[in-house]
Amino acid sequence: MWQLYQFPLCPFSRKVRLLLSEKGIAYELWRENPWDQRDEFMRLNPAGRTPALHNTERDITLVDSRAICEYFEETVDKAPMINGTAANRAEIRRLVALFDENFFADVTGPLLHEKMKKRLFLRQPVDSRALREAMRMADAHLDYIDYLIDNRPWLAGATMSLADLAAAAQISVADYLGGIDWSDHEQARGWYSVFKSRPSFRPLLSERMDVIQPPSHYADVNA
Ligand SMILES: N[C@@H](CCC(=O)N[C@@H](CS)C(=O)NCC(=O)O)C(=O)O
Repeated sequence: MWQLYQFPLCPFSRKVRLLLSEKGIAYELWRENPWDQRDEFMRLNPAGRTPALHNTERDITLVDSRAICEYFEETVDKAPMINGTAANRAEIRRLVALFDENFFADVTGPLLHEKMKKRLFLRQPVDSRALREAMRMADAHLDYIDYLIDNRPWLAGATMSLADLAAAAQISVADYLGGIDWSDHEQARGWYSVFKSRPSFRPLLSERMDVIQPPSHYADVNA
């Protein structure tokens, strides 16, 4: 059995959970707070980051969400998430990088720093200017999703792909932290609400981080 070391608001762990669930791969959740730098976890992943995935029986450890997703894409045929022509696959990877890197740097990372890390670990006051800037950037990213969904049914093309999982994972964490204003983003909201009702997404939406509660619309599939 695979053991996924993660915490509920880690967007990279969420992407891996969505992929494992879509592909029908069983796993156990192991709660890991990477900032604690626990010895046992550091031995498993010297980079000290979540997600890390470990299979005791097979003695395999996988780290880094993209490496993990590619591993299962290469080894499990069900629900292909990086498929189509070489150009289609390049487009999927471009968008995965956009959400993993840019969306995280612009939106999810700053929100996690201000609203989770400062509150739970650093005990520092929130910087409201940084929060406003993260929300402004979220708006710009949602504009781009609106544009993509105006032109294609899913973010990277005709079928659901890893690009959709990467985007939905980041957006769900930003939404939990109150960083998303859905008004004026009908296309993005429609695309995201389809995700919210998928069986792979429901367990993520029902989890809560101690102390930090999401806004009321967060788990509402009709919102
Ligand atoms: N590129 C990595 C990023 C992983 C990452 O940044 N994880 C965060 C939590 S969401 C973390 O462990 N941060 C702790 C640290 O960087 O010390 C991936 O895709 O897995």
